[in-house]
Amino acid sequence: MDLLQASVNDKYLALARTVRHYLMTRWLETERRQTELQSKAVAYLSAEFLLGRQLDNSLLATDLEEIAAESLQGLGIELDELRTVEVEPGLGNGGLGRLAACFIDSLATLDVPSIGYGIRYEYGIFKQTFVDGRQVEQPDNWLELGSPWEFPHPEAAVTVNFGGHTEKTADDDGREVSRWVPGWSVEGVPYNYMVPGYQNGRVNTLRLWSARATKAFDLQIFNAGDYTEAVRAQTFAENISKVLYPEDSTPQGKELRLQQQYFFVACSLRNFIEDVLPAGYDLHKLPERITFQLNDTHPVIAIPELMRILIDERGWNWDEAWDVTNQVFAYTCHTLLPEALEVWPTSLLEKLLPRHLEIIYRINKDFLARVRETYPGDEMRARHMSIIAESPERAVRMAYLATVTGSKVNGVAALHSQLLRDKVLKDFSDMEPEKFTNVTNGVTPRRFVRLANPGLSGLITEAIGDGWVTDLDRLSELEPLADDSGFLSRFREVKAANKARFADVMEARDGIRVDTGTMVDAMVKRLHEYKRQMLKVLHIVSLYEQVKSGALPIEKVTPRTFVFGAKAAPGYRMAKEIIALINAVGRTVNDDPAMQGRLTIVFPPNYNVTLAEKLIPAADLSEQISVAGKEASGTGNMKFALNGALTIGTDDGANVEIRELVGDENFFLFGMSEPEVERVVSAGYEPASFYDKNAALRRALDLIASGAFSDGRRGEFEPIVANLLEQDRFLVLADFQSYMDAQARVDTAYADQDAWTRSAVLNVARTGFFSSDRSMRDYLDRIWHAEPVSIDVSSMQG
Ligand code: 26W
Repeated sequence: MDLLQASVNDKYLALARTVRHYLMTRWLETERRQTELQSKAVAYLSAEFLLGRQLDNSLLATDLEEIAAESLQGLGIELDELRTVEVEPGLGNGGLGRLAACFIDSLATLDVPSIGYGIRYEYGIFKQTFVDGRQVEQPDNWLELGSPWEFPHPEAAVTVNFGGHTEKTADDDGREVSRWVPGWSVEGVPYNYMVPGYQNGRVNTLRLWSARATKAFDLQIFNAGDYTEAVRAQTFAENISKVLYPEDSTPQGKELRLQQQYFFVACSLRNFIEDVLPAGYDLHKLPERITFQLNDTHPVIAIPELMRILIDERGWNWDEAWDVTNQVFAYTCHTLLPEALEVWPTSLLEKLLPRHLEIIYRINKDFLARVRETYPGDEMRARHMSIIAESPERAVRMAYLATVTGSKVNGVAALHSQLLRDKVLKDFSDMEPEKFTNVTNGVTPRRFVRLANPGLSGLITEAIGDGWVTDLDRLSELEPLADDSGFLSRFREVKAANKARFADVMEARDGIRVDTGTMVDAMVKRLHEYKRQMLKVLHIVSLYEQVKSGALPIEKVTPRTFVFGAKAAPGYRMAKEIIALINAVGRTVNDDPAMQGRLTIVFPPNYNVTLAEKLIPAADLSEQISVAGKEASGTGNMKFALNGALTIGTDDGANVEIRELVGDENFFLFGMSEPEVERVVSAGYEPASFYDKNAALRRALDLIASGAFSDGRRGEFEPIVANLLEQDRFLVLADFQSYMDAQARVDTAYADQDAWTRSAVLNVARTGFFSSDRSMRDYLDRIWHAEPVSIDVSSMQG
């Protein structure tokens, strides 16, 4: 095809293939070296990898950006035009999925032998559109035009069994053994993705599994004329990796979800044991060779799967198998919401994975024996700690199975890990305290600073060199420049340019006009009541109400653009109501001439990684306002601070560590601490009392209930207001005044741009700790005990 006929996507594919070709030799060399050395590695098992676009990251990792731009220029092609056609693989919901993507980037950059294992969903996270301000989900057919970054390996397909029953037989030395007689099976086809380290020649692998029928097509049935029946097996099998479950907190307990979890776990263990390890490898040495990191409870079925392989297939006895299984798994918990901890009914496991259920029962029996030994006579404790919950229905508590079996259990921020020890998993921590540790989350500086914010990157590199890209603690060398007025004004120019770029994107993407002369106040994360988007709405509505009632002269209002980005799980009704309210308030406030454009609400649909990369560098204020004790960590908070936004937040998750590092004077803290929340809740929380005693709050809630944002239709948002007045499970009303006071402090601070910018520079200088490279080093020291292995690129051409 000659260039003239080529579409932009053709040109993009050509460039992508050129870059991947360059990486191919490094990929093969990494593989060769790993096979040669057989050194300890890390396998990251995750049901989600929110990768984002790949082209720019690959150009950065190979340092080919400039050459590519020039050679394309020579052909009259703009690199920028090509990068915009890339479809981002949305194979994740939010924090957990994006963290996995940051982690594998850091593992490659730190030269750690590692492999990511997950699912190649044909449809990723849904595309969000707004119809009359309400969320409407569209399927995410991201593979429509194919993906140049994936390499299918049907020759390495794995058969995965399901269903059937188990039968007791005797093995040749007469010992009673259980044998699984599966009912049906599918095939898992691996698709490999390159995970390039930053300019170090290493290219690790992300292996995502896609399901297909063992027998794609039944010709006899077809010839008998029953065409649908002939392909039924195929469609049935493909369903397993068809679509990502869009829930990010409340499991729906769907059978297909468990099928997905077992499917990718069984493929991954089989692949590692039979294809990655050398033939005849003695699995008793597995702990020296690998740690399987379990990214939340979603891959925990891997535990009975490994036991099954070692006992049923390798003929080991229980203790042999348990000894190895105990050492090779480690579990990371990412939540504090009790409802987010997955439990699988034993009835479903009996049907789908009967042999695994037997093994889980045995693990639990041995564990409860240890509990009774340690706490003789304390049956209540044994019942509490049992992996098997008896009510409301008999079910397996996956978090307990992971905690009992894993060598290590970690939370994702200091406060979160402490709450796991003190509350969520207290009994287990009391019994095995040495098993519990913390690794505070991090984000990759390559994507979220170097690529997303070239202006700031240039400024930093000019000041301290470019070592910070792989050693983010070096940002601390910027500290003295916080008092350098020249640097401050350059810093402000960069922020202003990022705002202009964001405004252009908003115009082009959604036809939304952003006034770059305003403070950009951003709240972007999944829509969930514990994250308290409603607190942000009450701030805006209260300001609006005060202006409309004349209590607040419009000229006293700091011009702000409130940027929201948030998807709601399709089944989460209250979350969808809140999205509708935000858009309704936006429509009313934005079009109200009385506001003279001083307050604007911008809510671009379909918030994703690509939009985050454009918004975060443009933000002045980062909203991290969850109720203390509910946000495990947060990672958006880190990205905003590293890009020079100031944080208004509660002492929750990693906000605590951000505030400790940047200093109280560079952080707008508000609200109750976790112990205070605990006290208020246990004392019996009366949300309506705050409505009664706080006039501004009452007027804001009344305005919402009045229909002012719904063309006078009173009932429109009644459910939201009623829920806040009656339950308010996440204490929005209780923290309202403290939040309003903090926002007033923000207005005052923003009026002094020099002081604000100084504070912003200090935020950048003091948050190098939040690099996912540092997180990986912590995992290596505390959990994985694997060593980096460098790839010598000198021998490689090009
Ligand atoms: C089964 C439904 C489901 C799906 C996903 C339940 C829970 C999840 C995830 C654990 C939710 C999640 O993304 N948690 C977020 O993980 C981030 C990375 O550690 C943290 O920074 C966030 O605080 C946490 O909410």
